[in-house]
Amino acid sequence: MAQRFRIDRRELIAGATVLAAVAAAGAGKAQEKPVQDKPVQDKPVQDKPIIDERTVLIVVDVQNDFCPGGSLAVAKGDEVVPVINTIAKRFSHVVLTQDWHTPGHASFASSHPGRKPFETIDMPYGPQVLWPDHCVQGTKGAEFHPGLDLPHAQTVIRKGYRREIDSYSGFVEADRRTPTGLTGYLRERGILRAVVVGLATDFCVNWTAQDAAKAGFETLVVEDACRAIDLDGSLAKAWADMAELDIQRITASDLPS
Ligand code: VGL
Ligand code: ZN
Repeated sequence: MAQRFRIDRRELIAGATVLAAVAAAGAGKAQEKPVQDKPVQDKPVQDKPIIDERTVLIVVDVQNDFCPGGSLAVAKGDEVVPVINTIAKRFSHVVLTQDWHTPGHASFASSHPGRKPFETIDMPYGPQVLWPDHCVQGTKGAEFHPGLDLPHAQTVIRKGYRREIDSYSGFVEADRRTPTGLTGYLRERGILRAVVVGLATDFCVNWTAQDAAKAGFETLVVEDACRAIDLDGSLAKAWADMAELDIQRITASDLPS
């Protein structure tokens, strides 16, 4: 269920109107209009989500290899950069994730003779999409996009650095049991709410947002601050799975200015 952020003031006014009418009727006065039992307007006001001292912005994998010219380029991936720079100014807590693979990583098609990028294979921990080599530790492709302007970011969670295990999520690796430490870091800092942005909507943003929600954080994804890979319907499935977990899908304009 989508969450309402604050009680609609017009509902309170409508409630007060009912009380006034009941009081008038009790005093024996003629009632000219029927008692109003509905809000004045049908459409409720959607107030802005809260960004406060207990809210973190998680910027997922805005790295050169996921942007145009990179080895696993997400279409228009670089377009998230100015959007993220703008909204990040409103957050006092910002963390980044960084895909950080070993050379010869098990998620690379090149590590599996006869396999091609974007095929799926079975790994000991479940199905794994095979990718072009990307975000290899210490390479240009693994660096953050140079336009990212987040001087107040407080930590970088690197992930996918074990050769045999991938990690789309910033919280838990693909074996679904190895934690990255991000849950403990955020809990210890008193964070209750996570706003997730970055690349790619249907993989690392999706898994990070789902794990944030499962860890008990109120979770929002800013759609226009993300871009997707969209492999065989993965984007539609990602939004459906996120909705199941009550993850709120918002746009940058929904955030307070
Ligand atoms: C990602 C595929 C492989 C992502 C990372 O950041 O969405 N996708 N590694
Ligand atoms: Zn990766």
